[in-house]
Amino acid sequence: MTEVTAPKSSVTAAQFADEIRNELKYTQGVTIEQAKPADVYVATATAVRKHLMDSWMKTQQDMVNGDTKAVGYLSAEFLMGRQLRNALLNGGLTEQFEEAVKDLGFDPQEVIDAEYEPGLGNGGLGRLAACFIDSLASLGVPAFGYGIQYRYGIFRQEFDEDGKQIERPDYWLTNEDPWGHIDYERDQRVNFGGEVVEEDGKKVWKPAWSVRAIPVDYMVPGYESGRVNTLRLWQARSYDEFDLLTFNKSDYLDAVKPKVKAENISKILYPEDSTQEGKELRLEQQYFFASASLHDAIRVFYGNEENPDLTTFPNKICFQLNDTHPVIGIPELMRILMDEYGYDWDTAWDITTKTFNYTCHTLLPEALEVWPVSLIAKLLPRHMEIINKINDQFMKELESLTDDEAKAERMRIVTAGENPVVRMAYLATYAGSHVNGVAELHSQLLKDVTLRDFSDLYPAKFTNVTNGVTPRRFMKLANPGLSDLITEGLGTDKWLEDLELLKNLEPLAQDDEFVKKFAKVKYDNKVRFADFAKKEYGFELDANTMFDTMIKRLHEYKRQALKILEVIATYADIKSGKVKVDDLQPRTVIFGAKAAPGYYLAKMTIQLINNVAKVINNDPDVMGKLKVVFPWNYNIRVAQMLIPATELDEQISQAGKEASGTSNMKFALNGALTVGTLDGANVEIRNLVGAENFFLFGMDVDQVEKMYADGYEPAKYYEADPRLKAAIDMVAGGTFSNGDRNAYAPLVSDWLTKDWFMTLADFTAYHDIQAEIDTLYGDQLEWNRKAIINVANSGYFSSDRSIEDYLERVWMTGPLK
Ligand code: GPU
Repeated sequence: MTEVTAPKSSVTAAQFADEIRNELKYTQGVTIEQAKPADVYVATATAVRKHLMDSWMKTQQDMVNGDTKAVGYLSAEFLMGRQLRNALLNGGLTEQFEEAVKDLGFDPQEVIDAEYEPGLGNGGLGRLAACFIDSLASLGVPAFGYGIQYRYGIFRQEFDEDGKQIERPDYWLTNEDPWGHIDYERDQRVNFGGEVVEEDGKKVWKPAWSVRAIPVDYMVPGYESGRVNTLRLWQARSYDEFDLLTFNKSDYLDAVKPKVKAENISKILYPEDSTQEGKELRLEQQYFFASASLHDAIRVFYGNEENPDLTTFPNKICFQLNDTHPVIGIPELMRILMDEYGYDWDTAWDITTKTFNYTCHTLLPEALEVWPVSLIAKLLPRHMEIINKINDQFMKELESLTDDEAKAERMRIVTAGENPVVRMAYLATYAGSHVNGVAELHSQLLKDVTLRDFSDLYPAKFTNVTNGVTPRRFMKLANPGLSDLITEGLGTDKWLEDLELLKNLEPLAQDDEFVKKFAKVKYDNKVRFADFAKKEYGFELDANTMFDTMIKRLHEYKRQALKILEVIATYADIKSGKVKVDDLQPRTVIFGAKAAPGYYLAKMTIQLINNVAKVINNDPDVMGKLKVVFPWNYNIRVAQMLIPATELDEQISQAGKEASGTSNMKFALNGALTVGTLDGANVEIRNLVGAENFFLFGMDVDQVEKMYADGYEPAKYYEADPRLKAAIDMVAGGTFSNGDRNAYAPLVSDWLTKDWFMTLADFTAYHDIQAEIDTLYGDQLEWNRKAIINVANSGYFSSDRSIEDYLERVWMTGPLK
């Protein structure tokens, strides 16, 4: 094998300019005079792909010919963000690009901005998948990302004049997608419906309809590794372009129905996050990509061998199930092995259990997917038989493992009774080799609560892998100012591959000169975001105020309500004269959040925040010292601008509800201080950066549990804290709805009578910590010292470290030799 070297490209800017010119002419057919920035973007992307091509092909060859087990990351979501800058960085072409494009007469940023962000994910889970495939490639581990190329990604969010969220379709493929390569020759047939019959004592599935799965391949270049992996996203197409039979019998519209039905499968990303929709189309999507991906992996490793020895399959590749969305892949692999390759049940089971591992991303019971047996039986009759048999085998196994019948009954994969369902998390836990949570606290709670029965009987399956984020995108690309300063401080840029090196920055927190440089970088990032926000949203932001940010999906458990109630209470203090506006540190409170289209209270919270912003921002009594802004359509691009500009990061979920969080890691690495509860990865961040450099408040998991047990009465807290009362009264009294007292009645009533996530109970503690934050912010040198200490101690949160943990604890493999 030849040496694999890092692709620090030796191409010159002039050569790169020629390559771009060539693509413009020979691929796109436009002259340089005719070219628009979008043309140059496509040409550049095409040129970069060619630079990566040799490494891509070699990585695939080494993977197939070598004996290093590969990883298949099965995920319904990959929230990649824009690709060009990342590909340039990893291709070693950034500087050449800047110069070449300028020489061609274009503004590099305009070329970058011509790329439409692919929003093929909802939030943290999808972005984690994107960080993980970046790290896999950067570590040189052979891997595939497998998912769906949705035609419509997460909706584009707008606000109407009442501040309500409007969802618009995200047709991200309106322009050319130069990154995705459609490979018609590597398609797969995916079958649905029909029935199972017995032929010669064998079960034979006679499907009713099928869909053609066509792979669209994206290169995943590693940073400085010389490796390029593949993200393979499936597109659904119809086999019958046009059903002639129907056409002859009836009419034109009916004749295209099968085509429409087939292509619907990859049409749209479900905008649900941490809740499950339970729709038939979603199960179709899940099976569609799981089935196509498993068949694809067999094709990759065994070619078209007539009788491949699939007992070696678990040595070739292991699959990570990113939450329960691909879990239908478990009975599918059983079916493939038995029905397509003739293995007996026990052999198939042995192969299958060695192949799959499962990551759980939630603690919310409503997020644990279940599918009605009736639905699976209709859509995938053979799979339902297999799942039933897995359940029978499991119940037998339990008989020998425990005498506790109630416990065995609780653990059923297929529930008993009238409307039985399949619990996908249980299926994955039983059939997978390993189960992991995504932060230490989360993994502990999985063992103690959510999957307790399973961890009692199968303790060895359970492990933790704390999430991470890629420093390439979220530091180097998002925050070039800080990246340069870190490189200067450390005297090397090796930290981008070994993030624990950041630790060596810690002494510099005591060096006033360095602290001032750090403060300057933060200030410049704030100005950069203010300029962006002015252009993009028309907001006027003052970079001399504290940037206090809360970005994440809008969910009751995440408690955006807590933040906005504290803002309202402060506003009420100012209005009533209890607090002089000059006694507060000036703040800009920034929200970014999408709500699931059907999530009523979440959407109402968005509306409330927008209208609080309208009132406060226009009130002369506040004099711009407290400002609330809500940039709509929060996405990866906005995150990359906003995180480096943020000074205070809000991670204020109810303890025991946020599995991990990943923006918390991005913020700490970019020098924001966190205000947060003891939840998810906050716990680990606080342990690493030190309690004195983290603003902790609120109840912990045990206190929350006790409060549920004792009976929680939110109204008591409303009565007990006059600031809280004033804030809720303002909302109820119509201050933010032009006097309409009904506008937010459902929200107010929920707070006072239910408040499931105990926002009111944590309110006073939240205010107290905000007062401390205000004081510390007055001492800028101290504040920035703490921010630097946060950066220095957050190297653990590189997704490279997460992947190394997976390699060691779950996948038992490593880099290509
Ligand atoms: N998460 Br379940 C999602 O983004 N979507 C989901 O459907 C589910 C979980 C998030 C968790 O809420 C977050 O805490 C975690 O950091 C992230 O997954 C990645 O593990």
